[in-house]
Amino acid sequence: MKRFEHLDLYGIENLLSPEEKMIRDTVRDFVDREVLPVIEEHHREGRFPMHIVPRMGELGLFGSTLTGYGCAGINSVAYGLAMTELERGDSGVRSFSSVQGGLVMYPIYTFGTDEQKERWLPRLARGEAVGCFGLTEPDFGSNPAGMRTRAVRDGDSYVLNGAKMWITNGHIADVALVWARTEEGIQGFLVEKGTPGFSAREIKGKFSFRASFTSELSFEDCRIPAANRLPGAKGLKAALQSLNQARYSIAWGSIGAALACFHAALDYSKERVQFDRPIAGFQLIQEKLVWMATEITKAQLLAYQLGRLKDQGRAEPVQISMAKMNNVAMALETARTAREILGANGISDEYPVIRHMCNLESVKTYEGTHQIHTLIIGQHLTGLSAFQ
Ligand code: TGC
Ligand code: FAD
Repeated sequence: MKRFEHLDLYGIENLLSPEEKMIRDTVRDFVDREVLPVIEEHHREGRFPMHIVPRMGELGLFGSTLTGYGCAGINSVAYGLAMTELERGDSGVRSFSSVQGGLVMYPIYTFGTDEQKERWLPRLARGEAVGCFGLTEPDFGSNPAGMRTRAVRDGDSYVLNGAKMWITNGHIADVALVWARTEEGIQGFLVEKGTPGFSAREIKGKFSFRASFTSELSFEDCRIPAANRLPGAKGLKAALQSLNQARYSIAWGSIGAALACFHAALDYSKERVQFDRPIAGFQLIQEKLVWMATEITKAQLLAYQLGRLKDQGRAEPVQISMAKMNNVAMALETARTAREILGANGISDEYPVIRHMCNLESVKTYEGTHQIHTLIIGQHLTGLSAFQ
């Protein structure tokens, strides 16, 4: 099979170390061989290809930048490149990795006890256990500070009541990291599958993220051991710190979805003949292709520099917000433009474009909507918060 080669107009390839390229190429082959052949079928049927999870674990795609506990310990640029490849396959595949690694393993690693780390991190790293991250509620999405889910201390336990909404992998997860209000502020709790009072229901009827599981979580007098609280996670800040990790992966991942759409449109335009010539020869088509290639290149450079900053411990939340905001908006516009170039074929799952386009509508909304990231950057520039 011929390996997919990306658009690389600015020679980013030359900025990568041999190890970064090797990791990228390994994930690229995995996507070509094991994701692309099955993804449309799973998308149609509305389910995640669970059989790839152990293989993702073997490839170190869960908690990749963490060290110990069976994690790969790779740098942030290599991780970002891997996320680009996964999302070239499908946003749902990249999401599985971002949630498991950035939103479940990272907070356990950063805020958890040694017992919590030993219990969960090796299994999550291998893909033998699945985790989910419950922050959003039916009435509190962009403003999680208003959450109503409550955890009340009762002896050696906490008793949870409330609901979480739109939770990736919620009903298949072995462990849910649930954020709840307590007397000492918002804190994170590990709720294990099967705990009495905890139930999870799949959200059906989605037109986006069809090859991904999304769920609603419910807690009714759900009693968990006090030892399941993440002791280092104090306040909403800990949840937002975890979101930085997943937002970072989206900044890279969205480039993969854009590349898939760009290359589909480029190939199609060279083959599709109208008015006796390939449509790629028309100026209006070329303008679209040039716009896509330019925006993808800018996004690649933004992600690359963000990755290098992250590896130096210098990536600021505002930089992550800018990369998430810009790169996802770019990817969605690229997908819509590619869809147009494909004409009627653009709405068929014979091509990956409409699937990516529908997925990217969610990516623009989750992990902080485009508008919320705009306001985070606006606050940084002006010193004035538009939230209050
Ligand atoms: P605010 O007062 O601004 O902040 C509270 C404290 O947190 C600190 N902080 C951060 N720390 C680290 N990283 C960040 N990104 C941070 N952002 C804020 C802040 O400095 C403060 O610290 P301190 O020491 O002063 O207490 O909080 P706020 O309530 O005003 O909220 C600000 C806002 C709106 C930006 C925040 O609530 C927000 O980001 N909202 C968006 C919510 C969101 O992103 N939800 C995502 C849910 S998870 C998800 O979507 C997973 S998708 C799954 C998949 O990938 O499949
Ligand atoms: P709202 O917050 O109600 O926003 C509605 C609209 O109002 C948006 O356009 C928004 O930008 C705008 N808006 C809100 N406030 C302002 C403002 N101050 N100024 C200007 N405009 C504003 N959450 C989790 O916790 N865990 C998960 O695993 C998870 N997975 C998800 C998977 C999918 C497929 C999807 C679609 C969502 C997922 N989410 C998850 C939820 C996601 O984080 C929220 O949908 C997101 O934070 C936005 O919240 P909301 O949908 O309630 O929109």
